[in-house]
Amino acid sequence: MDRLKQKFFEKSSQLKTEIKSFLKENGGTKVDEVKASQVFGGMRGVKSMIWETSALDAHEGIRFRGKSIPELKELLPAREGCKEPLPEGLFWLMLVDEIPTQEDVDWLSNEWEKRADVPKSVYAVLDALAPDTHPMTQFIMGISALQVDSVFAKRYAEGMSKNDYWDATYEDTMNLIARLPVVAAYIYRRKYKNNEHIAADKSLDWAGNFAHMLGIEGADFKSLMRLYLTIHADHEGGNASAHTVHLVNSTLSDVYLSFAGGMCSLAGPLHGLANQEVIKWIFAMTESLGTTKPTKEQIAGYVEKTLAEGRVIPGYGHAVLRQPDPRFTAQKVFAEEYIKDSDYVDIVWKLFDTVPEILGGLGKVKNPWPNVDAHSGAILVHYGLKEYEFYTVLFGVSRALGVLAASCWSRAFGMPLERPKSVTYAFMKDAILNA
Ligand code: HAX
Repeated sequence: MDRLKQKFFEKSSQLKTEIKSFLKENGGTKVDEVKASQVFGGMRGVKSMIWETSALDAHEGIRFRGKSIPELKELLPAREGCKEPLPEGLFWLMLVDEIPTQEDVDWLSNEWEKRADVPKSVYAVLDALAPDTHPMTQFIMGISALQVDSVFAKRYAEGMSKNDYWDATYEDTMNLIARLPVVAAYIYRRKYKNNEHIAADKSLDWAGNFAHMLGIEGADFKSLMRLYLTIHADHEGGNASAHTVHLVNSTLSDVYLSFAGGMCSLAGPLHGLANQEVIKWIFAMTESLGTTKPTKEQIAGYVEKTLAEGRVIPGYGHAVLRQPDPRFTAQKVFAEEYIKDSDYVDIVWKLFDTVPEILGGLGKVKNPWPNVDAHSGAILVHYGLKEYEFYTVLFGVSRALGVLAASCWSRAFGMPLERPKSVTYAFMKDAILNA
């Protein structure tokens, strides 16, 4: 058993036993009450799922195993010469609740590099798609095609014991995370770079090598990718993509199929696709205003125009957060340090000064502040990654770290098939009016 798997086995077995006796004592205790508005309102805030890897506070933002993003930057190992944390370290932390050593993350980089071989059939599937297929659709199909190698599916068909589900899920998780950057870079280079591909640099870490395979060289872009793939990794379990992975995985679909399902959720404009929508909207604004250096007044006018057209301001608002997203702030801090003159980064900062007041003035938007997607596009454009339809794929590669670590925990805990209760409007009326 490898060192991370051994650690995960020990920790999860111990917690599984503890939870069993906790539930025996406390299983009947109420933890929440649900209002009718929540049943109709997208189940906002209903406590109904166990998710160990991270937790979201409306005001503080995300904490991964209790650690904020600034704390992660201090605590997680980094590559020599780079200030940003390695995503390998965050995966380790999320999976086993321990800050890894440099040796641990080096081992993990090496382990993922060894597992990164993508079957030829996957490339054949991608090559068969029309070149103008959206990159997220290609990504979802690539992930589904990778499923041919699922250890879980193979061992389940052979009659695997329930006690071994966690083991097969761990193997699939490690293989899938290792292969995602290869598939994502292939999609990018096929669609945008003349189908000319770049071989992996085995001396690099997971994120650094991904940057290299995309074909964007330079130490700063590698640093950005390490930060980007860390901060997008998890946002507790209730967000649409994580929840989809959790739901699909609860049927004992392997993590390839579960993750493909999650990526279908991430591809929606109210969720992960918002990162492409933000920069697309900024490009439309600069074109419409005839300048890449708009004043705050011009920006405010364009925001009002967008709202008047019955559209949302992409990158603003959140179902849970009620403050600026710390993932937005982390990217702002990065841009302040690494990027000196970018009109698009300036626009993002001017929007931050302008949009919250306008959205707040509408009187209905619960969170007028920027979310993670408000910043990323302008930074990617600065480094030459201008093909914005690809942005949600980057988000997806990162999101695998959290949702797959969480899937390992679900299988280790023996979580059952997820099956909440739906009701009709007639039932609600009857239950409430005749109570
Ligand atoms: N622009 C304009 N109107 C907005 C808005 C925005 N950015 N955010 C919310 N509103 C509106 C809603 O559309 C809703 O209007 P109606 O009552 O007319 O339907 C009203 O304000 C109340 O919405 P809310 O309760 O504040 O927000 P929700 O929890 O329903 O929705 C969303 C949260 C993120 C979907 C929403 O804020 C939004 O559409 N934002 C823009 C898209 C976006 O940036 N999505 C990415 C979110 C982060 C993420 O998942 N990243 O992957």
